[in-house]
Amino acid sequence: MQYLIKDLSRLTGISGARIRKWQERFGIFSPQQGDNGYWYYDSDDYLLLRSIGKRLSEGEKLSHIIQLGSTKLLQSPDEDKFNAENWELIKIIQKNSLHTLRRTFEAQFQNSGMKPFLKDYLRQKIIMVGEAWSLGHLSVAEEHSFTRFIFSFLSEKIADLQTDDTPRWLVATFPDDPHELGAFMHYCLLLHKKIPAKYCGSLPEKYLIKEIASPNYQVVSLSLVVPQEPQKILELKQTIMKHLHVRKVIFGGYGYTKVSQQTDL
Ligand code: B12
Repeated sequence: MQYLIKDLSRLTGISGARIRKWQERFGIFSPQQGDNGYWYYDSDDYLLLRSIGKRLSEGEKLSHIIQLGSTKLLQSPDEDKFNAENWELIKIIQKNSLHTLRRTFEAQFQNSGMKPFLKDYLRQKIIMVGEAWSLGHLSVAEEHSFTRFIFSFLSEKIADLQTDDTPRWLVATFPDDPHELGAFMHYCLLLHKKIPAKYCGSLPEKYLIKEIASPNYQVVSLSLVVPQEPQKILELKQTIMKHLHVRKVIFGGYGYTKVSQQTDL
């Protein structure tokens, strides 16, 4: 994964000027210059910057943080971050023991039913697994395998809820946001409520708008996990509403909650 300085700034809330200054003074990041002259940062640079930002917000001094060095800054800060149940789940994922994972999730699903399973149980587990990845307990491959597992587990759960009715409701992520799980969980809930919907995941804006041009859709749900500029959200809404058959555009997801807490969207 490659990031421009503006991406790092958007993702961490630390200004580009500050990142540049830290790089000039301490040389802690390892950007590579592309053929186009731009400097590209990698996932470690992102995690490093995030760790620095977190420590600064907790009151640590910058000079002390820098002295720790990148290896230490990228290490897990605390082992007691996860409770026993979550450690168990992390170990299951590390071992790629998908049948055990399936049994665990199946028991939860049977106990709670679709809505609480998605909103309370699964959402927490997804976030926990993301945290375990960012602390170095899970590899990118293990996190991806977990994501694929969830898609297949949920697809099986909704198989009997799908009908041949024309879908009036389209569910997608905000264009180019790769976080498709939240949107898919929202889609599962709609089917559970017997609403004929279609899920198209993450698409570039051009293809999303092309799909919405179909006169079938009356409602469009867009899921943001990575927060976006409010202006960008409003512009997309206006573009979609130009299709007069669309009566409602709904935004939701972790990123949208974050943006709407900070603005009056
Ligand atoms: C899983 C995950 C990933 C997976 C995504 C897998 C997938 N296919 O979906 C992968 C590994 C691909 C990934 C990649 C990245 N991720 Co990521 N990821 C996460 C994680 C752990 C969970 C996000 C998630 O799936 N949430 C979805 C569900 C579980 O929650 P939800 O959005 O609230 O959705 C619920 C409801 O709100 C509702 N809902 C959802 N949508 C909608 C829509 C409507 C209309 C309605 C009504 C309701 C609704 O339904 C859901 C169920 O109840 C978060 C951590 C976190 N704290 O959230 C980071 C996180 C979102 N990622 C982050 C980042 C930065 C990235 C990357 C950019 C960088 C990276 N870490 O390498 C890359 C993206 C690469 C790119 N091309 O841009 C950051 C975002 C930073 C920020 N600015 O806030 C987070 C917060 C992690 C962090 N703390 O740094 N990520």
